[in-house]
Amino acid sequence: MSSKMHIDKILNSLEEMSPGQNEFYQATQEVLLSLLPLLESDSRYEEYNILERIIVPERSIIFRVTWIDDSGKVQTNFGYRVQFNSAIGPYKGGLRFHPSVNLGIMKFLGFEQIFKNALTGLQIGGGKGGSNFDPKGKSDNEVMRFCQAFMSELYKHIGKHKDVPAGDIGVGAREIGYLFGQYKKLTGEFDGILTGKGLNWGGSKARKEATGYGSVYFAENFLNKYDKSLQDKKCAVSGSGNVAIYTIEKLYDLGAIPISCSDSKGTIYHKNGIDLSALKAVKEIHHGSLEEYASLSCECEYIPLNKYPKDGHAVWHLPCDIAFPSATQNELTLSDIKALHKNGCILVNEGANMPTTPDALEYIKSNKILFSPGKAANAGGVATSQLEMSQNASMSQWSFEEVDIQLRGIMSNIFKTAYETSVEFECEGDLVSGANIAGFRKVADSMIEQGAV
Ligand code: NDP
Ligand code: 2IT
Repeated sequence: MSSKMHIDKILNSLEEMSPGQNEFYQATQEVLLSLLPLLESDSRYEEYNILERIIVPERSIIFRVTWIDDSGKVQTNFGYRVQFNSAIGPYKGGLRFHPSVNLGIMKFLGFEQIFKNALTGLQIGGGKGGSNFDPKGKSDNEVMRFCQAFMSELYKHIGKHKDVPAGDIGVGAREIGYLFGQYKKLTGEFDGILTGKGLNWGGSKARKEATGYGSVYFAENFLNKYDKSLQDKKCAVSGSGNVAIYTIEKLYDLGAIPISCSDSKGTIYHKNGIDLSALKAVKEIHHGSLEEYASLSCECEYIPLNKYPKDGHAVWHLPCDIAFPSATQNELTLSDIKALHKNGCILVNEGANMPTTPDALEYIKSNKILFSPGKAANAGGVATSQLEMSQNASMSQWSFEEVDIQLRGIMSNIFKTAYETSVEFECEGDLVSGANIAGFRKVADSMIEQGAV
């Protein structure tokens, strides 16, 4: 059987084995198809059935989370932790609290995390977790009781050398604090079992900034390769959470102009540049919406969802040089990329996980638009989480500058690895193939060396 037929067979069987997991099929399809040149050049991966093994999580834990809301009623949510692959290190990956969370979303994120973590060059395996709990509109006490209930089950499955969760959508400093407090109460151990911790109790400086900063460092490396820079570039950023805020901050540092941000309800267009302190005040302090930002900042335009275009976000329909999708999966569609292309966009740099739809990605390839895949461009967050684990192991805390220098070096190495692998496989500049092949090769070789486990 040819390698292509082998891949197709695996992808078909996946849909039969795990029905209704569209995001997971999308992620596996993209990775497996891009491995074709590697599989054709080295028969070991098929000989050892690596593809069949790597698409199945080592363990998926699903649990009930019951907690008491402010009116005294018992509420029930699903909790998940997918421990996908530990070939190169303990499971590592974030926790997402969002009503859309289900097993398919957890598996897509966990699967992507395997290759992302391998690309960092650090010893971390892939995992992901979360809940369909929606922190929006909940009081602090409700969020605390939910986090305590969630950790009351999760603590049995994690450990500093076993599985180390962190934040993702809906899980920031507040949630990590409540989760850590409950772990400590249940086990009596002050252990580095989570990253993204508070700076007074084991957190790493620059972890909060790391995903956004890393995404911009990655874009800088890519542009420099083609004798371009970020200086004076108009950048459309989506999202207004952790990744978007620190993308905007670093874009200003490097001389670019971030002209937008968005949330699930609308887009802010600020031609002369987003007001970063207003954005931080609205999002990090009040946990408010962008309508509130618009009321503080008179020079900007607020465009509600579905006003323009009729069925989506205005953020990709603004004139810009570079797009930084930093909100969520499948947020940048075929009609969005056509609008970006028409408006002169030269690079799409993924800060979020899998924000570009497959047809938009096809368009990007055929029109030779530069493209940084999320598993490479947003790896700065998890890489800095590993730096936090190192600091915890030696009970030390490095300076902000020290962590930032390491982050910059890691992002530049990830770019180099993905780019050089694309050259090795005769698709120069195709970083989707470069990143997937480089990440896969490291994990797959380790699986072969460790035998059939
Ligand atoms: P946050 O929860 O801090 O922010 C998420 C942002 O995305 C919010 O502005 C939210 O708006 C917006 N958003 C969510 N869903 C939608 C939607 N359907 N349409 C439009 N906007 C939406 O999360 P993060 O910033 O941490 O994560 C953003 C992305 O980056 C995710 O894909 C995550 O997996 C990825 N990522 C995060 C890392 C990290 O370290 N935090 C590391 C690597 C990747 P609203 O508030 O209205 O819901
Ligand atoms: O998607 C991701 O890489 C994250 N949410 C960060 C994971 C981590 O362990 O820091």
